[in-house]
Amino acid sequence: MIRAFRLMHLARRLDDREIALKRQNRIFFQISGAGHEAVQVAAGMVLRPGRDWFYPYYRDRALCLALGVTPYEMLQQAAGAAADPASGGRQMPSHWSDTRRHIVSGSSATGTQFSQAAGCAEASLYRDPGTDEVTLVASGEGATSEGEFWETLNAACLQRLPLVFLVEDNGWAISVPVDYQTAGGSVSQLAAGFPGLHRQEFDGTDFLASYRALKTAVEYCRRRQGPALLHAHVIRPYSHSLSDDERLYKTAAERAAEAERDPLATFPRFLLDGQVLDRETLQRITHEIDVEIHDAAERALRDEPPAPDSALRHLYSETVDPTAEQFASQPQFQGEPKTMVDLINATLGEEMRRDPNVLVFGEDVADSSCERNLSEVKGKGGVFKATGGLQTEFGSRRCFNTPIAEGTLVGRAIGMATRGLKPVAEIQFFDYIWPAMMQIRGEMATLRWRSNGAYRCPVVIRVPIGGYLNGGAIYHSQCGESIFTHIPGLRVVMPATALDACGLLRTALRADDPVLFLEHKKLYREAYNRSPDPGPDFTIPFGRARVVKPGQRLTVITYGALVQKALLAAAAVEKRSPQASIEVIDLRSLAPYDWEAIRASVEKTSRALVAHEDSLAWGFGAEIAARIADELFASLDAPVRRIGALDTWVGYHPQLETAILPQTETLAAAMERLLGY
Ligand SMILES: Cc1ncc(C[n+]2csc(CCOP(=O)(O)OP(=O)(O)O)c2C)c(N)n1
Ligand SMILES: [Mg+2]
Repeated sequence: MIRAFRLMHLARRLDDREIALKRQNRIFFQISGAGHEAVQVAAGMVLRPGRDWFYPYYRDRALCLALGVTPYEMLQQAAGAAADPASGGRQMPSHWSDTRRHIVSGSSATGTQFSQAAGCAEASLYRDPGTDEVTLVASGEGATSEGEFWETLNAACLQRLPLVFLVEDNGWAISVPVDYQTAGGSVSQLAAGFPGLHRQEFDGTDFLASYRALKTAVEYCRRRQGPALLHAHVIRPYSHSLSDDERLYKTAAERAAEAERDPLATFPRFLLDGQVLDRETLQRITHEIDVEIHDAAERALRDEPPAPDSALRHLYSETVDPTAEQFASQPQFQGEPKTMVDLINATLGEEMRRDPNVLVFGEDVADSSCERNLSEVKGKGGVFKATGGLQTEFGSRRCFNTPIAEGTLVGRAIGMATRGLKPVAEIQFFDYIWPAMMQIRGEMATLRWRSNGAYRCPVVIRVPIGGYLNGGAIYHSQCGESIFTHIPGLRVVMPATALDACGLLRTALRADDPVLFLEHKKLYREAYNRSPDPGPDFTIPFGRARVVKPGQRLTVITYGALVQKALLAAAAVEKRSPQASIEVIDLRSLAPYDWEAIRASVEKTSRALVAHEDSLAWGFGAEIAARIADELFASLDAPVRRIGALDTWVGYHPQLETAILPQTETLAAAMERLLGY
């Protein structure tokens, strides 16, 4: 109990110290954990750092202190020091991260942590089905309004995950009181229907009550009875952050009522009254803490700031370079030509055979959710059959269906990847990737960078994309790759042939970066892009274009479904005027893309046409065209032209679809115009 008091007091005094430093402009941001200390210290004392796993919230200073993070390390965060172990001066303070103690780096987004923690708990179970590891995910009551909270509760109950949700309910989400945030005002009441979920509501300012609640919940999880939801009522006496003044929306009476319950007042009083502690010892402890914090702050403020030239470090893996020559290999062809979707399926199977850490999951990807039915039925194996047979061969632990919840699907994959697994998540259609956007952009692509290289996130997301389906309409035809190539830290690949799909997918699986793997639906079963299996070790480096057709007078830079259309258009143009000589380049990788191939070709031909299926404005072609104009201006004999879909949605009726998406004739006309300069 004295240790608990020490930790609680240390946390509060650290907040006080940071607030003073912020007021002196010696640090740049402050958010406190004041009022939340008791339940956090209880959690830190019940769980095991370095053994259990932690997804803390920004208020969890006392939890992290209890897990062993030092005041000096916390003040390094506040100072933004290069040596700050949480992020090297990249994230705001109170964004905890510590690999040794299994504290996983968190972003600033409220609610993304839940599904990642579920993925982490799944990884514990995958590694050792008899594990006693527990994952703790913390949040405020406000963050439980996010959809992913409920999605994750569902997923956790479906799988009986050893996952403790700790909701630190201080009654406010910035200025919004809980009664206006949560229907009925109690998240634990709302969660009453979840089967197998242990629930407890208690006073989180009461250390003993908190300790008991934590102990019961953690034991419930360790015994594998299911997940637990702990609803701790706490207070928030210091406003939301130093950028907020709660007097603007909390009455004096409300603030006084909170102060009554302050654990930093009630707990020492309890210890003194119960003679666990005498006044002299208490004073000695608080004095020691003041000295420790003073010294730690002085040291942290003297630390070096991050070097300006370090800004690009840790965006991508520094150990595995998927663009490297080592990924260039010769195919060892065997068997009959296969379609793109069949080779994708074969590659997934081969990699699952090779690496037990590869897991495949998504909506409808399994052969049958109900394993015993497989003696009677053939199974689904994906709406495009890309994952057919994988569950049958590798079992439901390695290939399984997930609920329809794309954000949580990707969040779970992130949690698994953090633990060293190689998750391959399928988004059923590109058109439905958007619920996962926060996880992809804000989490998956940032984890390595924001943790200064401490954590990595090698998730592969496979996504069927694109139109030309006749009947796909607005919600089964979308492209939108440039939205993702705009994300630093993410690799984006879009093959046009079966062979490229196989080689690039294997590279994605063996790389160490997050990869968005875009599979064009129209190209899945074409006859012209088939290939025999190139063998189980065939890889293609990212960032290498393929010259599909050499030429001398015009370069067409394209990818995906337009590769074939560009070839047909070039053939038609060259038939009409044999001196046309058009070079067609298939980029294959969009991030990174092969600038050297573009440069070499445009310097030779002096004319460039960038063509893609996605709508024109702000599309991928805009970046390429701008760069050509910028860096190759002196080589150009004609303006750089772009072809893309109309800036609208794809219509259902084929006549409408044809008018909207780029066609061979549109490409041919653009080629002829450029050749006319
Ligand atoms: C997705 C997202 N939306 C909005 C915000 C801005 N924001 C930061 S904290 C916060 C309130 C969170 O309240 P609660 O979960 O109760 O935590 P508390 O701060 O009260 O501990 C909001 C709206 C954010 N960081 N992330
Ligand atoms: Mg709150």
